[in-house]
Amino acid sequence: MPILIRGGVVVNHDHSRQADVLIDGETILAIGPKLSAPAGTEIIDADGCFVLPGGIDPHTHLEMPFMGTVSADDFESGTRAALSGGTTMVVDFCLPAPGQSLLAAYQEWRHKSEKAVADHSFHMAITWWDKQVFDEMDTVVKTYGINTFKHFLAYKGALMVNDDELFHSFSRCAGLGALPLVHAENGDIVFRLQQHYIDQGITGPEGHAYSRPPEVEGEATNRAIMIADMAGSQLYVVHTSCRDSHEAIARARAAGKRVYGEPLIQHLVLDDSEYQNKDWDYAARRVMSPPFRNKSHQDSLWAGLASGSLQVVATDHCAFTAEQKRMGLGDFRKIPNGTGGLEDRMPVLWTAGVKTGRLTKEEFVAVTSTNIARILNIYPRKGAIAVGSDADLTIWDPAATKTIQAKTQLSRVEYNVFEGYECTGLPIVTLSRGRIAWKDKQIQLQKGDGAFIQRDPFPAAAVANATWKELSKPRPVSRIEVTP
Ligand code: DUC
Ligand code: ZN
Ligand code: ZN
Ligand code: ZN
Repeated sequence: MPILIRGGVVVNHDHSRQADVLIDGETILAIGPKLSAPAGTEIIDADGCFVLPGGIDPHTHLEMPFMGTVSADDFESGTRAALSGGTTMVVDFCLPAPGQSLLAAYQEWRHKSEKAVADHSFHMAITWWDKQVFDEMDTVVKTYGINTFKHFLAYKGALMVNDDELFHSFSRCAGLGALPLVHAENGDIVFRLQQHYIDQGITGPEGHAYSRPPEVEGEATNRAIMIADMAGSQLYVVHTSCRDSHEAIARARAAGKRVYGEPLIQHLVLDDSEYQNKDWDYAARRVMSPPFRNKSHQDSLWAGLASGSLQVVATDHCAFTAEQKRMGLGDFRKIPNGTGGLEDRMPVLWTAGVKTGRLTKEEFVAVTSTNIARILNIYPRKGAIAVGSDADLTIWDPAATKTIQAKTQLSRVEYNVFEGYECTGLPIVTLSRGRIAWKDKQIQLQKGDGAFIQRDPFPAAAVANATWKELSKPRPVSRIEVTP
């Protein structure tokens, strides 16, 4: 049955206008004033509301084995939470254990994601390096439709890769038309600082924040940018949490490098006072990497979103129960790192960003959906309200209010880092590929209704090498081809 969304203001990243939206099957058929609908069309009234492209969260960790446990939200509970907050697609991480085949890890993650209620895609993590990884990356891109590879510069002894591995992998990404992602914290220094604070008798959650200062993030961001540039690759820096990292990204962009930065909703509104003079459980539930920062960093992140030097807002949703967090009692190094946010990202960003005047509603659409779709190469299938695009959209009531409470959330954990936050602006009805996914405060889709979305490689023209552009004599080849 076709659906007509009538009477709303359609908001895209570049303009807004009063228009109806007619949906047939999975896609948008027409957009315009006073559309007429065939007999039998379901009419949804959007009077007084905005009609926004469904949110895309480019950074989640559902059912992820990590730090001796597994994150508590799986692809079912996580994508239900996402849909309730206006997010119609998540991009999660397929995480091969060091030494594990990328192809085997992909099969494992696809099995987990069969439960997804919403559309989803993966980034593939590079946690080790040799010829097998080099070869398998080709299949990951060309057969599996995964065009992004994640690299951890932290988690020494577990997921961390060194500069040699980074250079090889970035170079391989450039050759395949893929985009490398980086978790930018200097893992060697974090390891030393952790030991230092433990030796000083600081064993509680505040030690986690002390051992990961903004400098470790600024250093690693600068390093990854320079290595990507030498490898002729673009770069996406996940969870940009501080001024130090943002400035490195802005500087790189001003020099013509294709570098992207992703603040998290948590870092935009919560700060490191959450770790000070709080009981152990309260503070441990807020332990994530990078940690919450001094409030003075938030203005820089907001300015980046407004000016475009930072492009997207994510959650890094990686939820652990109170019991799981207690694995770190007596040693902050053992507190599983991660917080939730999937269902709160859009309402909190609207409240803290649009309602305050920091972002326009069009910028809100850009950073929650359109820019992400473009950077991940799924635009305009996703990220736009346009004829022919997937009918992923949310009817957004700017006057609706709610107070965030763990007891009403869909995430499986029993607390929420935004507890008590008063949101104004909420998704009332959300559609996923033309099907009603959220209405009357209920999820209307089932386990397994989400599709795995393949993403094509980037055109070769997107691969940059600013370093070589500066040479007076062009090199004989345009890019280093590093082999294992
Ligand atoms: N940071 C977290 O807090 N959790 C998951 C992984 C990460 O990098
Ligand atoms: Zn299966
Ligand atoms: Zn990370
Ligand atoms: Zn992450």
